[in-house]
Amino acid sequence: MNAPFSAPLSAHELSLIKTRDAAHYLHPFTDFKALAKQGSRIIVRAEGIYIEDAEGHRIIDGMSGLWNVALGYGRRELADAAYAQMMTLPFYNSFFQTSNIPAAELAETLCSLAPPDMKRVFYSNSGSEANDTIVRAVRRYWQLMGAPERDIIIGRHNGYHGSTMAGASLGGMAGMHAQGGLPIPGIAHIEQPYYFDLGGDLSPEAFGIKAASWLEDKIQALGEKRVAAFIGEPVQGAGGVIIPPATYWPEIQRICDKYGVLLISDEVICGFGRLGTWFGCQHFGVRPDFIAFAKAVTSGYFPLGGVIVSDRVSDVLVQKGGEFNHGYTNSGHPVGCALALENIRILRDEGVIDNVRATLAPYLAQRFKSLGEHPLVSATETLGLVGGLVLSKNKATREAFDAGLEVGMICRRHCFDGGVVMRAVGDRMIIAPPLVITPAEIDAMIALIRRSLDLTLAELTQKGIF
Ligand code: PXG
Repeated sequence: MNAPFSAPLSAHELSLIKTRDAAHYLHPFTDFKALAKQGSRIIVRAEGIYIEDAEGHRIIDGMSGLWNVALGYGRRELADAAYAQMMTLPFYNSFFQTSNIPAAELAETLCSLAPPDMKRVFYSNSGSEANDTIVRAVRRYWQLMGAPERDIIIGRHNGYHGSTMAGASLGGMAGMHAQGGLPIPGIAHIEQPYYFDLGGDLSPEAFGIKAASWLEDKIQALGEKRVAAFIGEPVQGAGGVIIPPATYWPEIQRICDKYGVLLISDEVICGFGRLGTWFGCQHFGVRPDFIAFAKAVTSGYFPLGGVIVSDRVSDVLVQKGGEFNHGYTNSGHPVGCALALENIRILRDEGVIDNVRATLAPYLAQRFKSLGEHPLVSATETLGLVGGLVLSKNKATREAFDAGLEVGMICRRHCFDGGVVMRAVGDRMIIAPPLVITPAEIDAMIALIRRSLDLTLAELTQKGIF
């Protein structure tokens, strides 16, 4: 590791921080009471694919922060780009006919990476705001097209599109909808393309077509003149790394084209190389009308998000729209945009995404598959540098554990304590390591996961659960 930027804390200092944290900090997606009791794990520094906590434990970050730290930690060029921009122009807004150099350059660069016929960008600070922007833009588009009644956007159960009112509504997380009158009006959902759960006797290819047909059913049920757009993540991330069969997205595209429904690809996780292509839609061969991006656009070093818009939509907004009454103080923040340009330069110059596609993805696929031999694991799958495995009570029948046992959380605890971050989504254990991980580091990560599975098995056996 480089020279530490803070010394590991003394036991006294650590206890003070934990007390402050528990007393004053309301964490996202957290049971506040339970956290206050347990205390947080304080992360103090990081380098490459490793994070380090205040007690000096070095942990492989198998989740790239929250899916975003594509280039890993400690990249000086990214910090330098931010610093240089802060010293030149730390902020100016893009309202009222002003702009800044990095925002304009980045917009052009993003369009050059996106599928053809997408040549305009709107900036936000996060993925949630990107999706809020899309809801506004979709409805404005149909208004301008003389069809304001076309206002329903279809998402999917267990999809995740953020935590603002519109983002949480587009997503299909029942737990979020239950806390506060969501979804907002004009949002509908269909079932997710989850082969493991819903595939039955079908082949994956046949299931992909069937899962896409649920969109057509929904369009017909709602009335085709009411449906404005469909939104999906190329691979569902927060929902547990749900990788659709290859037939799914092209069929979704066909259905959207047939009914004139706008297609939204939420690339907040899949964008910037996660699947071995700049955007996930390129892997699946679809041409969306909107791409939502955030997270890895800056490798997580600065909050930045936005929307890349197809010419079909943006030409109408530009030619017919007048003023679009929407925007954020920090839209096109010069520091985030300068950092993103440097992040994209490194991804490109170092061939990071080509390396994911050609070398790392096949290697991870092979190594991750070997975890399927473990008695607790009933299925494994990867695509690019995302992977998911299922913990089951009975490997042969795939019988699930009782949800109340929180077996995924038990496994997650063993992972974290043993030196690797995995995320638990129910009993699906998922990974999304930095795109700069090496094959040797993949080996180290897999060995730690295997050991954590062993410890999970031992604990479940001891408790009489397995
Ligand atoms: N769309 C997708 C596909 C996402 O994954 C968002 C939108 C919202 O982005 P912001 O920047 O507003 O958070 C996300 C975010 C998890 C986890 O535990 C995933 C996300 C956020 C927090 C936790 O998997 N994804």
